[in-house]
Amino acid sequence: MQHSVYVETALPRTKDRGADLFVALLRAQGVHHVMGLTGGAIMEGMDALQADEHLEMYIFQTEPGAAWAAMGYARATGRVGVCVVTSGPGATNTITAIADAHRDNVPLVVITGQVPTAARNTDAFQETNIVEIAAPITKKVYYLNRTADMPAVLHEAFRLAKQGRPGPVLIDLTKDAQQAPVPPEAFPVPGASVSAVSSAPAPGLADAALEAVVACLRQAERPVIIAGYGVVLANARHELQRLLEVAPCPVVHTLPGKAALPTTHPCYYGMLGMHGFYISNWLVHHADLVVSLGSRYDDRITGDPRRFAPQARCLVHFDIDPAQIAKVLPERKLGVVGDLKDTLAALRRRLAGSALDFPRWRRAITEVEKRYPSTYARRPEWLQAQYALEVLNEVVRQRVTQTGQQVIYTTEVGDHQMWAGQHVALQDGWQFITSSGQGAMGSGLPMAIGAQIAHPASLVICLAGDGSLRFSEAELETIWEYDLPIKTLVFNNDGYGIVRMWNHRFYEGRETGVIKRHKDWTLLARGNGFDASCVDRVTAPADLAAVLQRALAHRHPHFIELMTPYEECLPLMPPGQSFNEMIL
Ligand SMILES: Cc1ncc(C[n+]2csc(CCOP(=O)(O)OP(=O)(O)O)c2C)c(N)n1
Ligand SMILES: [Mg+2]
Repeated sequence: MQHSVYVETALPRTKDRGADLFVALLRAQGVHHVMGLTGGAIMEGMDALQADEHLEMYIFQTEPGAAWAAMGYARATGRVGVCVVTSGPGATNTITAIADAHRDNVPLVVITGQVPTAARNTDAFQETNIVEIAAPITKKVYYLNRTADMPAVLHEAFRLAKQGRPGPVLIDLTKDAQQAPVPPEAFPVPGASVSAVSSAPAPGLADAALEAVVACLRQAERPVIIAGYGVVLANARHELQRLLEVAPCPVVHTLPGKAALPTTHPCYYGMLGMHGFYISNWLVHHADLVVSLGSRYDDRITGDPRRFAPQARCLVHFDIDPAQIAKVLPERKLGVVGDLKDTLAALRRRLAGSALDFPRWRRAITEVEKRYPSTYARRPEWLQAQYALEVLNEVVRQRVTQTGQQVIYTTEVGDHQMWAGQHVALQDGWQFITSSGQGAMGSGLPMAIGAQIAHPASLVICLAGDGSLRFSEAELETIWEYDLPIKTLVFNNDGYGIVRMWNHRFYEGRETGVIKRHKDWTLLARGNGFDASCVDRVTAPADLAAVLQRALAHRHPHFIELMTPYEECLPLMPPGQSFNEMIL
């Protein structure tokens, strides 16, 4: 393993250009890590980034890799992820990650190089109008071609990325602005940093709505809470647990909201929606009150919205953005606008005097759980993905008992992602990072890189599908070069498991567009530099635990190919259908 293999600066350089000012302003925003890939229109920027002794620059093999890593970094920390790329193809290669940040509300600043101002609109080499391309999927885009504008633009960009409902911002930085001379007095005072952003609403704003929620909860006999990604984004996991002390409602979660509550919590009832367990969807179907915390009632959880939660007269919706509340099922909505950290604490205070209890509801739930346990049909001769996750849960539990590590899971997209949503066990403070609103293949491996950069001491595990990993496999080289101790598990079911299931269920068995090639993933990992001792293939279920134990016990990257069978991912609530049509 080598370090700093990519860049060698031949000569020390003076810091007196626009690019240097830009980097100094990044640092003043509290940026410590930058993910990037170079090119003609960002060479000065790269030079300045590399020269800054306080910034760590990570160089990726692809721009999507860099952008997704910045996403993983942001998701794992709540801080703004920063990605720097060149103009034209470099810029357009970041678009999928930007769209993901927009949909999943992740604070991201993407800096794209741009051709000199004088070459604007001349079809210059690698000139692309990224400002217009990115506009609909960002909170704001800036065309930045004057050094004098840099302080204000950076200040606003970072504020916007974090404020309210977080999201992506793009800064298109021209080559001439990077090259322009800047006098020393234009630089920020070293050590100066910007004030923290507060996204709390004005006090009292949500009071009336909270009173109405209290009244609903006091009347309810069968309440259920849907924990969404907003709980994680607002860092309100502690507040949720405190609320459950006085209002012990069953909690189901969306895919990205999985880490909102430890899986061992007595109120935890698993993932709902299209691949949710029976009990989770049963709870919502029979509830007389649904309380969504930072989940937008997306179609993957509602199915047919007209038949969603038919017995609930009221759908409570906590969200930081009022626009979200009006989007889906507005007729039945009771909206509470504000930062979940504040609104959940305020709700708890209002309920503290007389805690709620739902004994009949709890008894009914226990009965249904007995009849429909949240499990799967075990086939002992196969290395099933669900079984592999169960073994992983146990090995991870044993490992962290010794090390005290926090654990961060990332996933790619497909059946393995849904099984992870169903079966991965999470303790307090652990994270589950996944592209949900976009469901973008190729995101999970580089997001693991960003998460590991942000939390070097954590155990980072990437759960990848063999189809998805084809999008991001180049970044295995990045993992090895930087010696990031990520454990990558690829669930090799010879292709697109989830698509094959749809082919069979909804397209009369015609397997269109699915790959059926087999790739030797262990060879691929070796080709990307991985030592033979850090690569394994597991075929027999009985071998798995020992391989995982060995992988987790050393502090280097490890790559494991799991030879899993093709199998339908169940339960399944078919698209546009409802609880009554669930396939178990
Ligand atoms: C970038 C992108 N392209 C296409 C899709 C559509 N899609 C969703 S899942 C999937 C197959 C995933 O295969 P794999 O990663 O092997 O997961 P599996 O279902 O086999 O576990 C495809 C093609 C997508 N989600 N993202
Ligand atoms: Mg697959």
